[in-house]
Amino acid sequence: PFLLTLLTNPVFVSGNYWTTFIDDTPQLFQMISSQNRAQKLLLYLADLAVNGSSIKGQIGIPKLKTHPTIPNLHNKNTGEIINVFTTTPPDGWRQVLLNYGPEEFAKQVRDFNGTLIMDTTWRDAHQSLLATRVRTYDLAAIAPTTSHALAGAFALECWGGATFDVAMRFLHEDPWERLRKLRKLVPNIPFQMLLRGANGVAYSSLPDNAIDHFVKQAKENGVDIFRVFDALNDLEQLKVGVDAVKKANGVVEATMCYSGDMLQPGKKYNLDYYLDVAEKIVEMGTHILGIKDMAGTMKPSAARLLIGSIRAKYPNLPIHVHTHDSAGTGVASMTAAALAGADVVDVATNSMSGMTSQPSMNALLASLDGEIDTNINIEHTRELDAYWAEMRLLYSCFEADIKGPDPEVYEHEIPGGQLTNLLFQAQQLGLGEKWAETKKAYRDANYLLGDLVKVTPTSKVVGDLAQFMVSNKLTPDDVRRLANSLDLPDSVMDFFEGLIGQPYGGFPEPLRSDVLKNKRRKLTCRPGLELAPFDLEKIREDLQDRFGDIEECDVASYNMYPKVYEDFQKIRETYGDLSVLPTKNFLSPPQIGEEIEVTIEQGKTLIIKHQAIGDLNKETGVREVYFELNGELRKIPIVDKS
Ligand code: 3PY
Ligand code: ZN
Repeated sequence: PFLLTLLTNPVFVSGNYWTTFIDDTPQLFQMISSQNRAQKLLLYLADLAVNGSSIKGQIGIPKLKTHPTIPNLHNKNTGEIINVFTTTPPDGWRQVLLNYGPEEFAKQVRDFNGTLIMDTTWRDAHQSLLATRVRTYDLAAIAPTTSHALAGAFALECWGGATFDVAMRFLHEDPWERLRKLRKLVPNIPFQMLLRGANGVAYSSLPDNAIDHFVKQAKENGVDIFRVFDALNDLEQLKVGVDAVKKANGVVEATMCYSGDMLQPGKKYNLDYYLDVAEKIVEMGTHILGIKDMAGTMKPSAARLLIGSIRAKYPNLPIHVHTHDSAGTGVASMTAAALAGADVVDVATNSMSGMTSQPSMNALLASLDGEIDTNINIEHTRELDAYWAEMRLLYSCFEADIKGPDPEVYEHEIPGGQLTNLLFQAQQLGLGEKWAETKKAYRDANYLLGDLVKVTPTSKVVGDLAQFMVSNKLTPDDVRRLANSLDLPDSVMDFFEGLIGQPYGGFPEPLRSDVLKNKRRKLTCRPGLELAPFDLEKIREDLQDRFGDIEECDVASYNMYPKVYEDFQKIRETYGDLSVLPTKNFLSPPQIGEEIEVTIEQGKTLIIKHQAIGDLNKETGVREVYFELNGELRKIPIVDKS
């Protein structure tokens, strides 16, 4: 009946409706738009019902059969439940930042008598354990509780790294909307993001103006603190990101990447190396020094030595340490770092911690108990964790089957997130028994490439070469001997060309020359210097023409990942905004009789009931899927792909 009303409306029929009709009949257009949105969501659910989930990397359906429960926080003194939805959260470090600016914020962090924590649950923890698949829906649901429970934390790491492209690519949601939504819900705890220096959140360099533009949007939409790193600790590359954050008036956390166990004799990356990098970073100018141990190879004694030495040299410099618990020593290392003078250390909520993720929050708090103040309400963190225990079940279909710590990480040095990925791939290919071989090949590949600092994107170079060696049964000597005749992975060629930056100690020779001969040039400057600036105005206009309703954030997304952004827009066009679906319904086919409640905007809720799936039409390959939408029957034809 509604469509009939519209189609017989004389203004609409006249064709000359566009401006006056919208102005004169706004209710009708709101109705069209929500009917439209409902129809698109039904299309997604119907396809899920017939063909199952198409989310990449998903195996099976969530183990959590109910919708997650939001746990209660209790007032420590009175025992009463705190209503986190109606009570303003206590002021936190964000108020210090907003009131006094980055310099004073950094100073007060340094002056704090104890060690603060950053919770990585919203970014690195799920990037490392659950293939970065945690959705905005579930982050937003727990955000008010988090703003109370972790009010004393230094920051929540919630954005950047792989979350940016995975959000668009696999979750079909807009990372900027995530940021804005969370920001509104958490006014008191600073937000931190991970920025890959001159690569932004991509895998290779962009023109400098694109990095400036991206960082400006990130700051304006809610990021406070920017952890900036370069995968080769190439300081020229790092500086591009650092300068962009300075221009945007964000908090700069220029970071050095810690690779390998510096205590092993003869290591290329030793104490002198790190002290030298720290000195250059201080010269560059940073509010905070980040130390990023992405593989978790910083043993407690190394943490004591490294952080102790930097602390002694720079008494006023705030130091923030990041690790992964791959070897099982994360709590011990972060305890050592705190005792040696670190101002902030990274942890994740217990149910999302350990192994390739960050060390457990409450284990660290227990380890520091009685010695170092952390500004954290321990009971609240335990209460908060109940939610994440359920999340772990909700996202179980993205878990790699890791059974315990892997102290062999001191040898293979695979970063946390990549370790999970490579194991997952090996398990999926049924090559579980090849796992030991892959780890050994990774180690060999690393040394072939000259012993690199390994983190995105250099970790991908090493991983790609390792897999190439395993599948082609090549030894390091074979690679050296056959260098020019091998069809090496693109990432490896890019590295040798110099597109990822200049490694410390130079490229391995004669391997580099052999590989590149007659194929690629040798770049000696930083790659961004060769790239023409993006014409941001033109990009904006083009996107506007193609997709309508474009914001600066869309321009930034497109600049980072043009193809991923285009695909994301296409999916949006087909299914609408999928971020409104509860995760269980996003990932698992609706059951007959199941009722799904979807709030498409505040005050507008759809009740969708799955009724039936029709027989297969053998001629067209189509099935009709029946739903009741707010009481009205809907029939959606879907091609059965089975
Ligand atoms: C990323 O770049 O995504 C990382 O997490 C590096 O550790
Ligand atoms: Zn990490």
